[in-house]
Amino acid sequence: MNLKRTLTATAALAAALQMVSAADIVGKITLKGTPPPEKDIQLDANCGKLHPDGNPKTKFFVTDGKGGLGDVFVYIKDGLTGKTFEVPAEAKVLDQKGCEYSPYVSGVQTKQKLAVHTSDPVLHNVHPTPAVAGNKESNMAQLPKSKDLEYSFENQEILLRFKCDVHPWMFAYVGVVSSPYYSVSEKDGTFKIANVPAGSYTVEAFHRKGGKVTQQVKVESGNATADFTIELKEEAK
Ligand SMILES: [Cu+2]
Repeated sequence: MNLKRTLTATAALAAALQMVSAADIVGKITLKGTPPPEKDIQLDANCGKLHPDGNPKTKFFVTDGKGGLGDVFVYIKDGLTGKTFEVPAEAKVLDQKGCEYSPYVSGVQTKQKLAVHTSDPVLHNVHPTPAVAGNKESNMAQLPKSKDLEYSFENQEILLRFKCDVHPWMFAYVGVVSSPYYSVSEKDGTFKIANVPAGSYTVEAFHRKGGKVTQQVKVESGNATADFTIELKEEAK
């Protein structure tokens, strides 16, 4: 028997079995309504030097101009009770570049390492400001070229804010989730929560300014689709 062919067949079978027991939840977030114009960020002199082409703008509504809404945190909110998940060994990275946090919205699993890096030639002061009990607030200066500051959070928190005490415009929002089943939408609104086991779930799409929407999603074999619409309310404008 041809060994290579046997291995290929085995791999295909394994992939097929995987398909039956887990699938992706894919979808698109649509923004209904016109978001307010973004504002110019007023940088200080040192940070201004890092933006020779002009000051960056706020990123309250990241859109593709065709209805797609980015930076929406999407995660399985209910349906995983009683399950525990291995904590990924690799750290998620939050960078400080041009006196902005990057990414602006991201996710990490509870107890997983979050490494805050600096790419900047200026001093930052990293200050997570959790609102959920058990998640630790701290406040650490970070000099240029110094090593990453490492964080981990015990409890789920949507979304946990990081700020910089030197630069009052610097914020990042991190979704801390007790499972690996989360995603952040791209600029065109699309997202994918990968490899979700079969089951019935409540999936929530959370946008910091636009609010949250939930829906029931059933995952069987093949991908499940979950599209969301976030409607702008007056107070968001
Ligand atoms: Cu800073």
